[in-house]
Amino acid sequence: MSTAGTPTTTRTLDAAAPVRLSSIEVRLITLTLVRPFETSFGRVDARVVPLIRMVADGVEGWGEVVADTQPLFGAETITTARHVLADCFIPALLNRPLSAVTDVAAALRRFKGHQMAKAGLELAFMDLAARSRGISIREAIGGTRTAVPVGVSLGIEQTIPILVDQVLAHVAQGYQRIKLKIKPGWDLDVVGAVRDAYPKGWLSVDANTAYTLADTEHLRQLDAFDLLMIEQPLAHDDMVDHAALQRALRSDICLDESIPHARAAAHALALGSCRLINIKIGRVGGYTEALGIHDTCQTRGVPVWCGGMLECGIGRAHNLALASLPNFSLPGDISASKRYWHRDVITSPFDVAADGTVAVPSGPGIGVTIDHDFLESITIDHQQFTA
Ligand code: OSB
Ligand code: MG
Repeated sequence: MSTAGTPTTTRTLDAAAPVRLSSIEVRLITLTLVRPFETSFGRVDARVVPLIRMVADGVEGWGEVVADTQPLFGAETITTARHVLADCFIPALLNRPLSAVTDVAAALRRFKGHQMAKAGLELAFMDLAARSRGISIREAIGGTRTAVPVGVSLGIEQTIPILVDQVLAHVAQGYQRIKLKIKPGWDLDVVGAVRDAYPKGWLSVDANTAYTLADTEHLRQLDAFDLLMIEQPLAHDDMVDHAALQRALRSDICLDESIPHARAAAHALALGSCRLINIKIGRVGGYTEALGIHDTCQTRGVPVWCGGMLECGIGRAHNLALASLPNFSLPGDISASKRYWHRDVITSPFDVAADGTVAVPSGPGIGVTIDHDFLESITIDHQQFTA
């Protein structure tokens, strides 16, 4: 018999029949952000996005790799991803039958690290597998929500009044939670000013590793603002100092960079390094680990939410499918396409409803239609690997 908090959903992670991939493509596209996005680790104006397309028996599947050009969020880059995809991972997937997305994970398990590159392949396979059955990924993974609550992540701005305007504009669009990027020198005054303008709503901050344990007394002052969470204050590879900081804070710590897979999530919860976890399917190697983190947290009564990496419509569609799972009970960083791009790569861009939710696509696979002409026009490189 199941107990409260124990995952009970049934999942269909396999394709209709064992898959033999005939080709895997790696395509690089470029997209310019509507507004530059600045975090504690740097400022981004435009993105290069590696996309993965798999084909088997006339069915295709699409995935996205969330690596950036520089190793600032994590150690991977677009160049390292292209290398391990071409030289290690894709050869390990071609010319062998793959029944389920877990077989993709198993085939890549002996290769250490490179979760972002692995995720691109798992995402494409999951799309293909669900399409082969004519079901959505939401149905395949046992997602229960048809629309998911969303928030917006707002970058560091030139001045506090500019940021406050951004906050109020996004609250007016329905976003259920505002997340502010912070760093030393852009924290207490900024959060205080936003709290004054937005006194009641869900507010969180994300430091992207910008502090150390020596900043404990400084960070304790954030407790005054009744924050929903403080995301990744300390180093990306730290669990022990985060546990010490969490003991010193009233606010909940949420880990992002520090959770590359399900085992790390279990360790963080066992150590008390955080009270919340943000799952980014692209950071953790894809569906296999993302589902594992979801279930690990659900079993322990720990809520999760879906993070973002400024994805285009393909990665965003995967994020929405994932966020349909029952334990995604806090708003995700899954904002409208127009918050990022003048034109998205899908024919029906994502939008936020007045109630602060985004609908989960119901069509087969990721449930979106690629705008092929636009995709072709922004493609800067294309590699194809065949069986
Ligand atoms: O730390 O959550 C983060 C964007 C790029 C890299 C890291 C992060 C972010 C965001 C934006 O916060 C999330 C999004 O809207 O996609
Ligand atoms: Mg983060």
